[in-house]
Amino acid sequence: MIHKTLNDREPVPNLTDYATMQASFSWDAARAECAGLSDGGLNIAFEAVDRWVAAGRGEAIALRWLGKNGERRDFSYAELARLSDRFANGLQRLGINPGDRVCILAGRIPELYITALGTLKAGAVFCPLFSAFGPEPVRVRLVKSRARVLVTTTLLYRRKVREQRSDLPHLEQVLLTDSDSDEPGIRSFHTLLEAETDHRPPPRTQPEDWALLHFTSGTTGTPKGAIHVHQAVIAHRLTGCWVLDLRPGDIYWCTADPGWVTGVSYGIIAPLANGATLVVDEAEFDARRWYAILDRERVNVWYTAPTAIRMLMKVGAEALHGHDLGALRFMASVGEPLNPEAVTWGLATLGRPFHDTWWQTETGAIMIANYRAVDIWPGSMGQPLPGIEAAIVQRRSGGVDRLPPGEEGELALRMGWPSMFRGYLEDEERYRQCFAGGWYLSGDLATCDANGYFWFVGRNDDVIKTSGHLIGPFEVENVLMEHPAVAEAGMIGKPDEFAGEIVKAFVALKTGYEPGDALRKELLGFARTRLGPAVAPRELEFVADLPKTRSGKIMRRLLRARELGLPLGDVSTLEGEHLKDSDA
Ligand code: 6R9
Repeated sequence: MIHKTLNDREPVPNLTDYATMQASFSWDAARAECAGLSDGGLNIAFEAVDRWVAAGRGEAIALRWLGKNGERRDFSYAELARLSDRFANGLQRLGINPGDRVCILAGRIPELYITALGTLKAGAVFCPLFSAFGPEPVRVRLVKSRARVLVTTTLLYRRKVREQRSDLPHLEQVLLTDSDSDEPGIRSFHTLLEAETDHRPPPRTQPEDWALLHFTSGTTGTPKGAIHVHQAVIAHRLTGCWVLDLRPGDIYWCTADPGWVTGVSYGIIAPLANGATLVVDEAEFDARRWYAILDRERVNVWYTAPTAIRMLMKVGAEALHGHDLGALRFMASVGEPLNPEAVTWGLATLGRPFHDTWWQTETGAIMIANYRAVDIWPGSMGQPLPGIEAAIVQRRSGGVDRLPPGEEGELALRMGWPSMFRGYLEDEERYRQCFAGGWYLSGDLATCDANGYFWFVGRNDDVIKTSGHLIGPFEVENVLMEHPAVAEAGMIGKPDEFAGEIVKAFVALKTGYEPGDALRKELLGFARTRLGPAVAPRELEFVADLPKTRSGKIMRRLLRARELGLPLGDVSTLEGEHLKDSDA
């Protein structure tokens, strides 16, 4: 156990007494910490930027952007407020209505942050698409979201959208961040902004109005669009304060990309709603660059992911040499299991432990965490946020049974926190299946010990977490099946020392095709071109055929057990022929 001493409480943590706060918590009190709008309304962007301008902190730096080629640009809260007002005005001029979806496909560029905040001010729904997605995941999400506007760069537009534009009848406007000219259906982002004024009345959104759409993956079917509402900001602000220990003026760095939920909830909203300065690095992971940023920018609070921490561990302490991380007060991690060695490595090498936190796209904000003032059991995800009731349960018809400490079951949360997703877009049935007896069922398997600490065990479905990114096997299999040589394909997450898991494909070929290195390369390349590097399989193995249930579903669990040399478990539903294969 890592015991927190009085030294660790300097300066005094925002959450000093976990037990008392948990006992006395009310969401109404948390809501009262938000500025709110005059008519009982609530708006994420207003809480993130305008409230600070109104409070006289307009000149404080909201966003410090570090370009990949060494550029550096600061945006004050007042400047972000003005630019997002202009973008909101621009959307209105384009005829975008409240509830309409605005997608962004871009790397970590300043325009992304202006788009997010401006969209929210206009009452439209902000939907980020990861820039390392290939054309197919982009198309699927643009279709499903029915986006009317897409903000992107010329390069990403040409590579991933242009050829499919005819499949996207809802997409009226593409706004390019790096072009000055307008043509039919394509406009310049900056020309649009320049044509608008800074003036705009305060937003008019209500707490339950849709604000964010985050696509996430399940075992089957197309990606699910999880919907979040404006009052999610109550949980973003609260967790930013209590879990990340943010306070006005802090320098804060979240390394997650806004193409995923962490990069929006904690890479944009929570830090701004707490008045911090957000450091944004456009470049990809690089150990020396990262240490230099932590040092030079005097980062106080750092939120990152296990894959990155493991890569820093691999690079070794030399990369740290000559850097002073003395400004760092708090370090936290999310997205995949944080191994105990990573927690203690932080303490030994960087002088502070990493604090694991657990949450999901669906929960919108951190639900279980290790806190600055609370002792850590390395390997544990920590304890529920005050205001959140978490339990380990087993589903039964019509409800759930709570399991006693130490028993493995599904991690569940009592419904009713403000950042809980309000639906999967056009998928009422899948949404309903997430709930039973007043609980939200996470799909994660975990245990809870006698001290109330939660421990992650695994997923109870087939989704793959690679470098912290959630990948649905079905989306990958579908694309591989489009190749003329492929009869069947099944994906698994294969354990990997750094990425947690990598996507591995098993492929059965059509008659007339022979397995071999050339075909393997071709198939991996085919998948990479369509899906993009973030989603495509890294390994591919040819098999005679895939194990399937009698109803024809691929048993990925069995593929994974075979890959790992584990016992095959219950194979009673397995189709007869394939059992022989797996025994062979
Ligand atoms: C925020 C985010 C959610 C899934 C979740 C779980 C895994 C997240 C974790 C963790 C072990 C942690 N996960 N945090 N597993 N320890 N601290 O990552 O959202 O992309 O929706 O993924 O990630 O399996 O169910 P999302």
